Amino acid sequence: DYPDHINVGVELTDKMVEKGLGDHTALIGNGRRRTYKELSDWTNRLAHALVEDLGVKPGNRVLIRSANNPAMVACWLAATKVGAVVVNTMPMLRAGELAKIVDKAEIEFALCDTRLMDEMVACAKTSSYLKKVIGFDGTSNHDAELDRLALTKSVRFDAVNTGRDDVALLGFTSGSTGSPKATMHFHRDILIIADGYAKEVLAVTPDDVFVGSPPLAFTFGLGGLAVFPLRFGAAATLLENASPPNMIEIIQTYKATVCFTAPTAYRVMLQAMEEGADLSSLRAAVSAGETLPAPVYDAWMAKTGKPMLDGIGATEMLHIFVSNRFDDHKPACTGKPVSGYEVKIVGQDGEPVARGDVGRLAVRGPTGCRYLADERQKKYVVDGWNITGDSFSMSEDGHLHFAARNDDMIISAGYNIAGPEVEAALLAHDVVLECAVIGVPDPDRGSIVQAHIVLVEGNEPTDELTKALQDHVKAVIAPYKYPRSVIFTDTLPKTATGKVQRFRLREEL
Ligand code: 3SK
Repeated sequence: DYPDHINVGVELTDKMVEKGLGDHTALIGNGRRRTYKELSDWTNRLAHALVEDLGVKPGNRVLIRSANNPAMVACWLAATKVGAVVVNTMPMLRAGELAKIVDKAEIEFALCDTRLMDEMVACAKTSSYLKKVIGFDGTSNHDAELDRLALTKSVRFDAVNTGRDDVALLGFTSGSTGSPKATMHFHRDILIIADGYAKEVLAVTPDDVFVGSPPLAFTFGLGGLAVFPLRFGAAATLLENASPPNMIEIIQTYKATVCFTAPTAYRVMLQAMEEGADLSSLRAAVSAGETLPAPVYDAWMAKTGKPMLDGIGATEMLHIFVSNRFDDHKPACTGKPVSGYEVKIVGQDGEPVARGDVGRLAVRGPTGCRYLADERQKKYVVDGWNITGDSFSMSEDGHLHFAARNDDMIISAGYNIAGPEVEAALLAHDVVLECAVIGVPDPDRGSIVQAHIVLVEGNEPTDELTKALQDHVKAVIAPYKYPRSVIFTDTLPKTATGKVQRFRLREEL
């Protein structure tokens, strides 16, 4: 129940000051803390500069290019206050990738960390849409054109009175084909993910301190590292390089309480705890973006006595819509729908399958997918149901269990083999640091399971080790699922958000 007019930029800054949280820390980054009052003033000054100096009008699309830092959050909130539709982008994108986004979203303005200007300028040269590219200082020393323009402006700004169903954000998702899709999200959607998932599942309070690795350009990161803390008066720590050691340092320094990251980083944290790191301040460890292997969940539970909260979200749905709870969690289980969302498991014919059977996960809820000008909308949303790219089963008591990304299902000699299940089995072996399993063509069996494995330092790839790992999988899960082919590698291909790109391994074949 939201009023007809809301502006998320105002809700997450000025309204928090009105609620008496002005002196409370909002953002920590680049060695500085900023209070809610400072954030409100900063974003209002920037908003003046956007309107008065750049000429940004409500509805204009504004791209932001930056690593995770307080200045990126301030630019996002300021652009939202002026009624712009924001596209947050990742710092590692090249000019060609930026150009695809600019053209798809018809972006007119770009706010760019000065350290990342080269590719942005190269992109601007190829675009007929981009009118103005302006630099901001991502190190928060206010030493760039946008900062200088903002510095002299008033700290009071009459934000645009946006409708709750006005588009505030375009979330880009690359899909496996490389042709980017943009999902439109309203001002109210951004509040819904906080008032739904973050309140119901995480019970965020002003005492919380957030840390994590997903980029703010990915809606997982924007929610977990900006919207959720700011909606409840908590503090967000922002790391330009969110490597596990850097996150560990931040957790220890600021006594972080809520962490958003992927299973691989949690494995490193577990190792660090063995070596003496104190992560006891963490009350919530959220794992999403990749399925959570049961061994990681088990080890975390054993070490901390607290559950790791696995959840599934999608850029199309804006954030997590199914999750475990502090009082309802299990290994190899993604939990139950967040309030406001309904799920069903459907077969090829679109009809629900029997409880326990694997099918495609369909979800319905208030933040559901609206692609921007994209034919794929009618395939993704059928009768109001968002048909995700994941296969799940639902137990009798309504818990969801991940089986595979649909394109990760391997059919070998008539058996359906979920690649992630084989990965989880391999990860339970001490020598395996990371792995990705794909199906490769085979004249006899149609496909066979092939595992790409990164070994824990100090282990050498040998034929004996291959055999030992194959025997280990046969001992842990049904023997027909064992990887008949094993390839040892130093790294796995990943997206900028850390997801393993199995399709690239398939392409390399
Ligand atoms: O699971 C994901 O990939 C995801 C995507 C967007 C937002 C949140 C999540 C967890």
